[in-house]
Amino acid sequence: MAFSDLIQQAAALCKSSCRLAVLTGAGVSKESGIPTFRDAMDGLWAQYDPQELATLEAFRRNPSLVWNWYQFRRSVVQAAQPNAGHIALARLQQLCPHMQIITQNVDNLHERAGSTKVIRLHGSIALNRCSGNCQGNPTHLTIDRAIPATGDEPPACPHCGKYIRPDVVWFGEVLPAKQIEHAKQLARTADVMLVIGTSGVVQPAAHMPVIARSAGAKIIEVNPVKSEVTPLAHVWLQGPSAEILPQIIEAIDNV
Ligand code: BV8
Repeated sequence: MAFSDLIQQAAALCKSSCRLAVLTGAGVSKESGIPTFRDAMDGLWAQYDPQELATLEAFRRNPSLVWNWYQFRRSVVQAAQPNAGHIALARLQQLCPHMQIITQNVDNLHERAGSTKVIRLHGSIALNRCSGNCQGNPTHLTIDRAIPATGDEPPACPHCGKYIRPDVVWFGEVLPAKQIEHAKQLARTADVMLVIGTSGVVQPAAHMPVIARSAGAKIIEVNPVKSEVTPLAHVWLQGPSAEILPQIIEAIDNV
């Protein structure tokens, strides 16, 4: 089938959907200049495996290293802009008001592109919390309220003195119950799931397309290469999301 026919097929599925769910991964932010999770980080961080650094064990073993990795990534996210793919998804939500985005990403580019009701499975790199959640889970803190960091150590919580940490879900940590239950509910009831820019490796997020497919949803995947999701896809649109998603929007406007 010609690629343009696949775009038309995806557009028709999205337009006719009454319960459209979207699952995004790090690939949707690639064209905003944010390395995907499994891309080698460049420069200083290229020597580290993100999967090793994004753990409580790494933070306990070397809090300064992990804290500074997040400070570097925050600077990359702050300098980044939503790309045409994020903007197309915000437009899609205007065309399909019932649509909800489930994201594995910790950047805030969906919201900055205008998407609403984003379900954040892995937290937000923009937020910090007390590592002991001393005032309740989570105890969110702004850096300037914290006790200044000594050297390049993480700042200390002004309430209890424990380290402050990024408000993200590390490997080996459970996902926030409200968000994962909401995501599962969307996957169970979706009639179409659009899966964008994920290798489909990280659980339990990667299980969402499996739930949706087994509940009868049509699966559309956008990814330049095959992933763990591709075998589940009824429509696989091979290419970068910043190019493909605007084409789907254009086709919906012409359906
Ligand atoms: C948990 C925040 C209970 C931190 C992240 C089975 C069940 C449950 C758990 C497990 C299980 N098996 C293994 C586990 C443990 C683990 C896991 O999944 N490990 C994997 C590696 C096997 N899961 C957990 O620990 C989770 N916790 O389940 O708790 C528990 C507890 C203990 C023991 C057992 C169970 C917590 C997982 C959350 C980890 N935190 N982020 C931070 O970011 O610093 S996940 C991290 O990976 C990012 O959020 C990222 O988004 C996410 C997923 O990766 P992807 O988004 O898919 O990114 P990736 O780089 O892999 O792929 C990018 C894709 O984009 C590629 O396919 C590429 O081709 C494509 N692409 C590239 N360019 C483009 C593009 N696509 C479109 N356009 C482009 N231009």
